[in-house]
Amino acid sequence: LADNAINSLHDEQYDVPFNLQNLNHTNMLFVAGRDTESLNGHWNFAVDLLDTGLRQRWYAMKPSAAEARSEPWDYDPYVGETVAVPSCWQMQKEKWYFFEGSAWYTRAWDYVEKNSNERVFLRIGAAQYDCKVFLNGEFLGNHYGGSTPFFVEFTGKLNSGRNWIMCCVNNTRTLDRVPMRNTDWFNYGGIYRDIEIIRTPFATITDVHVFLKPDNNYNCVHIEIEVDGPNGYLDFEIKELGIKQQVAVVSGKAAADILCQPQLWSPDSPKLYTIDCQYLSDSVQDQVGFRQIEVRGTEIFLNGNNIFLRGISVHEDDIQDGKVVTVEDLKRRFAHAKELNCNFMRFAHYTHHEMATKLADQYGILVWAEIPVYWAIDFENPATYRDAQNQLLEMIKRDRNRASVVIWSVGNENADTDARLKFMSDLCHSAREFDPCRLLSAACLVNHAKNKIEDRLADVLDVIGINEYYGWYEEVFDELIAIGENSNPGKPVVISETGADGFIGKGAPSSGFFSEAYMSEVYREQIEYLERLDYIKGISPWILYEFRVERRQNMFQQGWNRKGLISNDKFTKKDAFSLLGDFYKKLELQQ
Ligand code: GCB
Repeated sequence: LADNAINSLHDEQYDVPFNLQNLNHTNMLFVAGRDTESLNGHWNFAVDLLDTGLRQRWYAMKPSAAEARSEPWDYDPYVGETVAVPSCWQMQKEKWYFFEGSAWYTRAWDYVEKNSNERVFLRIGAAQYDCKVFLNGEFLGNHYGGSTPFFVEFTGKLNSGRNWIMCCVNNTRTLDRVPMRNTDWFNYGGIYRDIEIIRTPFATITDVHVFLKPDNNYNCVHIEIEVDGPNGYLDFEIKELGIKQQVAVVSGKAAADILCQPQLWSPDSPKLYTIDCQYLSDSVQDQVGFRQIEVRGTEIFLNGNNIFLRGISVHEDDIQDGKVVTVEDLKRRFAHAKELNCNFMRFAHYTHHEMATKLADQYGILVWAEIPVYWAIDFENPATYRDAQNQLLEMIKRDRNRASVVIWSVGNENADTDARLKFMSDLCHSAREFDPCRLLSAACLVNHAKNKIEDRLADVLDVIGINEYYGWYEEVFDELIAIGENSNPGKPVVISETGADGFIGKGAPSSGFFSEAYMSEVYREQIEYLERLDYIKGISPWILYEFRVERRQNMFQQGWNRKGLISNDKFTKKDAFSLLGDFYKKLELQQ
């Protein structure tokens, strides 16, 4: 009876406030240079479409022998099916391919104290979309947002010896979420990035932000460091620049301007420096490049030099593993971008793996990073804003030491309503407050009635992104010419998408829509025309690789968006690849 009473709880009425969003950007820890203990591996696993686990309180089950159980639970978290972590469950078993709902992950972790002065954190690189974390039966918090890292502090809650960690991950698309319900990429689910334990001393460095002061002098490194600990001093060092400085810590914060002459980071010379920070017994270390990006009129300048962004868009979507990426995957991505003669990549439409921006720093690729404020979002809902803003700030805090990241993008193709304007302007203000040395953009709108780039959000941005599909969704190519001529944006425009589907598999058409030949034709026309518009300062065609998506089901698509310049084997190039590569080579030589 008791069990039935629990089962009958309505919808979200559980006896625990699971909707708590307490795992967010305010409790992030600075991780670079720290030792970590990986919890990757096989976790016990069960899909739970009806959220029975929350109602029956599976998380509170004791790992006792089955015959000693006092209640007939419908799941046993301590035995049974397992799944690899990190992974997307869709890629693990065919029966989970379209599963959308909650899934439970459970594993034991044996804790041995290493230091009486230690704190212990669990870090999850990303779980799609929200993740509730439990330790030994206790609910510790909930994280919203499917692609940014979050932390749960275990200090003071651990048993010496065996502990049980449980995560309930839910990938349901809901109306209050970012993204909302309709997207053009696959709705993967699971803990799909690394999960690890981090130990720190009690007094802990929680954030380090190091950047070249954006004042056109190129001779001042500014540092802002946050700690959770007493007032005092910390030591900041960049050995290679001869910098070693004590900085006062007051009320958890330390800041300083340090005069020096760093060699500037750029795609041609992606120079990185090792920075060290020591606070009491805690220390962290990162690799940081120094550069300045700015906009003047319709131009973009990197370190004072005029630059054109020769880009390509990319999703995080692997044929084998979905959103799980490996260093080899990422290196292949960068190798293909370099082969295209790119100096720029758009990481669409959500925050990509942190290794991707680290590699971009090393490879000298400029990055547009974004959050999934995509198509229709409930711009009026404060919960939606909270989710979007938190994803933005988690992304910024994770990656603001990456010189490669030059643009934060706050949205993609959203209708120009008052609510959207307020929502996205507020996001821009937050981003600027957290990071003074990057440009803000979004994929904005064209007014089709006037055939003109016109979007009220443009006033708030530094760079106007435009997705245009003339030759594909908009069949009349000449309209692009009209738009080009009618527009006078007064700011740099980046064509953040353009392209066409080209299917090259069995049964591929030889001409017309979905043929490789037609795709090439679209690229030829786009290249020829866009080059003439002097306010266009970058292009990132859609897209490097074909990617999986539920909504594309015609005979050529079969569950894939076919606009990739390379097919979904990540290897076979379509003809448009070399067209774009040749165009970029020409631009590179002109620059
Ligand atoms: C767009 C979207 C992108 C889609 C693309 C397409 O405008 O921003 O997410 O995948 O078009 O292929 O239709």
